[in-house]
Amino acid sequence: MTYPHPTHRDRLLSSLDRDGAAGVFFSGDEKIRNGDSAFRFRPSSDFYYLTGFREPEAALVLAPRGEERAVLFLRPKDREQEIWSGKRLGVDAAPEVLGIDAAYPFEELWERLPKLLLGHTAVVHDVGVDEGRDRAMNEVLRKTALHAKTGAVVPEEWIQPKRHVHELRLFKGEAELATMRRAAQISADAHRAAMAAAAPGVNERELDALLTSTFLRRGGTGCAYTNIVAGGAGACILHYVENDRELSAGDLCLIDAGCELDFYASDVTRTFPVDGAFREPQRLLYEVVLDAQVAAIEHARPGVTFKSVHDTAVRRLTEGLVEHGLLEGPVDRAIEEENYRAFYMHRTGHWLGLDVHDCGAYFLEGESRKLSPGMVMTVEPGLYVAEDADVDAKWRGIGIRIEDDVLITADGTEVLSAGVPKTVEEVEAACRGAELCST
Ligand SMILES: [Mn+2]
Repeated sequence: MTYPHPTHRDRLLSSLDRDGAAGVFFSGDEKIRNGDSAFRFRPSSDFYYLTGFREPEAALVLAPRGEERAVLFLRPKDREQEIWSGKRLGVDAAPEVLGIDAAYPFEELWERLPKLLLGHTAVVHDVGVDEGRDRAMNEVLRKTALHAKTGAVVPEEWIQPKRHVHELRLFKGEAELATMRRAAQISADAHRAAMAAAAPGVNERELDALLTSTFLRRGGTGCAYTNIVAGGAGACILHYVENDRELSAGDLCLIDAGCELDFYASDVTRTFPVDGAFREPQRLLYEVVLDAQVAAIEHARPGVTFKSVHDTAVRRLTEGLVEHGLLEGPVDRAIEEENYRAFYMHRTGHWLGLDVHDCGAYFLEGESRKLSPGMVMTVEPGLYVAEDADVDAKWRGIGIRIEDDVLITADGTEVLSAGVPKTVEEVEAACRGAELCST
């Protein structure tokens, strides 16, 4: 898959140029897990979005008013190092392979940066990610300030990446959407496989392993976030990741797991009966969450606000809670007083892209942002009845969430994760293994 990283870069250069700003974007460093073993490296999302380059210890400098507008600093070729830790692209090959104007060894970054930034009034830099880097960047500003005496235009402030690159990332292009569709399809297959494999006595970690292996075997690059496999009341812990208990007959199992493909995320949650058949109270609450989720997706379209998708889900959930006697009515008061928050304490969705909780403003000038074509968001209402909740005992310990990945199109939505069983009938059939992988 070839990505239009040069297009991303050109669009950002134009946007920076309008503000007279330059930008510096770091790939990131390898992080030690313990001893001398490192976590698997993943480039920072902004950096990858602009370069398509996957190596650590690299930085992209965008200088729209400079002679070299796109400059990459990266690790030089090193025969000894490459034997131990893999091939490097190297300085000589980088300009042609990545379509940039110039490349230099990473160790020359700090020395060359002041000159590259001259002629710009501000620098986009993600302050607060790495203290050492922030100090070095401040030192660069101090050095460039010396040039002001000669009349040169020098940068005087940092700009957070929000306004420029994060606004671009919020709107996905066709190549990005193709990747996200594929990631969601692979997630669908993994969820189906987990539903079919679940049974009383199976340990949560077996399903965890099955999800991850399906992601990788189907061509994904890994998990977009830590898989959540939560049997029974574990589902009421929103970020339960222990995944180490045996599943029990009569319990539900909540799985929140998404495939990452070329660093793009999918984010899918399903809840299903461990032994393949919903019990009556479980089914009733499941239908409430399903109704809220379908209504929220139907509501989503260009022109409606992000918040109104949440409000739609909250109304349906609250109606269900009142109908089944978990909340006192009337519905309007239960919503106004936020009593539903005892059972539904999170938002109904978030932007999705290179980051699972992707970048992009949710509010513009204090108002909830309107949805537009090209945005991708999750829609994920849930209900969580604590084991000590002050409700009829039959509801206690039930946790349900249903989450899909939704692209806003010109006239509505496209559900990227539509291949995952969702209705009661579909889910029970998938638990019986009655449905095979779709692709
Ligand atoms: Mn999510």
